[in-house]
Amino acid sequence: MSRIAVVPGSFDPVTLGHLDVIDRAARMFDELHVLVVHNPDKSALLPVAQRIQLLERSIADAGLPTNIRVTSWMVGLLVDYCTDVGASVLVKGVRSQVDVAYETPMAIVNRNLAGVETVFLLPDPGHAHVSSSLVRQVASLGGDISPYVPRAVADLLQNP
Ligand code: COD
Repeated sequence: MSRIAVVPGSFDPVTLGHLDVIDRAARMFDELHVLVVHNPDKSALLPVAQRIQLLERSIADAGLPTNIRVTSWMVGLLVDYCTDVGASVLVKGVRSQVDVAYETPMAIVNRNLAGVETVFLLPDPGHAHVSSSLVRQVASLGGDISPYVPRAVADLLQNP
């Protein structure tokens, strides 16, 4: 039976930290779904369709494994998507105690709701400080975001 996992996130925009987690997760499972999810706690910069395009382009440009597919899920529980596609695992990157505190209750609820387990991956130390919100802030103030994001994202946000 093929093992399917899901990496969910806002990806607004995708960063090198996200790509590192996606790459490592893709090597652990037969199939990996990268899922753009609406986070009601955050106001969005990019439309979902553009986030998907940037993810697809960045995954291809970086030569990541070919078992990755990118899609979105805008209504309902994240675990409903997992059930629909037969995924048994969520993969989340945890950069700090703040991430652990945010993710732990969701991991427990997702297991209770649908038997979906959550695997936490520690970040690559080189990307541990990177977040989409930091990238949005640096870009909005005219700073150089190229050390933190794939080329396609830097091209879009620095040459709008
Ligand atoms: N290195 C490693 N990991 C990273 C890095 C980095 N530099 N940056 C971000 N990450 C991780 C984050 O910790 C997160 O796991 C993931 O990548 C995505 O990050 P973001 O910022 O793009 O996305 P978020 O945090 O806005 O997305 C949160 C979700 C929408 C995935 C979350 O809220 C969620 O799981 N919602 C579920 C909704 C639901 O069904 N709720 C009911 C039951 S709990």
